[in-house]
Amino acid sequence: MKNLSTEELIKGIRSGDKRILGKAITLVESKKPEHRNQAEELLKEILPFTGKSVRIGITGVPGAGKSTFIENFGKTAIQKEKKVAVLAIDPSSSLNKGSILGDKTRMEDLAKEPNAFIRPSPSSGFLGGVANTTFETMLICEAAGYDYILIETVGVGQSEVLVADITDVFLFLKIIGGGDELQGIKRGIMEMVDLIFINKVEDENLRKAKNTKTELMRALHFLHPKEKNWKVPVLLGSALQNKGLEEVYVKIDEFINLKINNGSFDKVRKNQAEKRFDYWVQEYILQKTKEENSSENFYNMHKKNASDLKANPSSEAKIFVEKLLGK
Ligand SMILES: Nc1nc2c(ncn2[C@@H]2O[C@H](COP(=O)(O)OP(=O)(O)OP(=O)(O)O)[C@@H](O)[C@H]2O)c(=O)[nH]1
Ligand SMILES: [Mg+2]
Repeated sequence: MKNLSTEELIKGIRSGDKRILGKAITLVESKKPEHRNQAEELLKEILPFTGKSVRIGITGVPGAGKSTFIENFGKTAIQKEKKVAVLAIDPSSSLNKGSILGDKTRMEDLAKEPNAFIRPSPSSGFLGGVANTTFETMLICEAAGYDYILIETVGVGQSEVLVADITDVFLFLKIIGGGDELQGIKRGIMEMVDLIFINKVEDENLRKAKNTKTELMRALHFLHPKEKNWKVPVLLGSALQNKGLEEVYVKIDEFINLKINNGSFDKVRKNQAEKRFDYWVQEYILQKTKEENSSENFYNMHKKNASDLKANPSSEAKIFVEKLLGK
């Protein structure tokens, strides 16, 4: 397919053409200098149509049921006449090679819904699976009118931090048993979550689930609250049997309203935008310096000093940036 003009891309995005939406996302994911100009032009043009969705991050150990949850939660939202975009990490390319359970969950049911859009993010080895352009992808989806953006993380390494940095609600899917280390309940993650859903709670393990809930509530009690006046809810349910998802929907709504009313919604989004700015400053500085092919390419020179192990990478980077900025 030929390359589309920015105008054609915008028209397609706004009119709900999923094929063009996909093309626009591929464009903003590209790091090629020749694509960046058009990507920035596109992002600029769609800005007025962005920012209106509820951005939800979902984490949990491999196999916790994140994809199953997203599929049924997505359907719940669609029943309420909402449009849902899912930015899922492609299991085949993620660090942990999908999960111990394989990648059979492709959200096939949700994918059939006209009001759903599913996009596997290329992990490209970046921090355990989350593409670093997920934020920009989200903006494009917002311009296409999606009300809920659901982002699944692989639940390893730094990917949670990354997703928490671009979302309004951070949801933790937990399963009963398995021990806390296995569950990834590190202090860091617990401090990031806004809502916990204990998944795979079916009749036979209800009692156990309630114990897990008590333990979690106790752990949460000792943490500094992330959001004033918000006690992190611990909900029980079964993503597979579509139980408890309505409650999650209601809680998310409640949480967003609380944040809007106390001003933290805007404040957090502004902080997130600042972080994105810093990210892109680094990205563009690197890109520009790599493009420059003069024999006096200080970037290559200092990088080589570091790779030759003749100097500290940090020192070389500092000298390079000082030269670059002329000070
Ligand atoms: N019994 C039961 N099984 C579930 C439930 N939710 C998910 N599963 C099953 O658990 C397995 C893993 O589900 P996924 O949704 O793929 O889990 P995931 O967290 O997305 O896994 P990764 O993306 O690989 O990390 C699948 O076989 C699901 O059918 C549930 O509520 N109850
Ligand atoms: Mg999954």
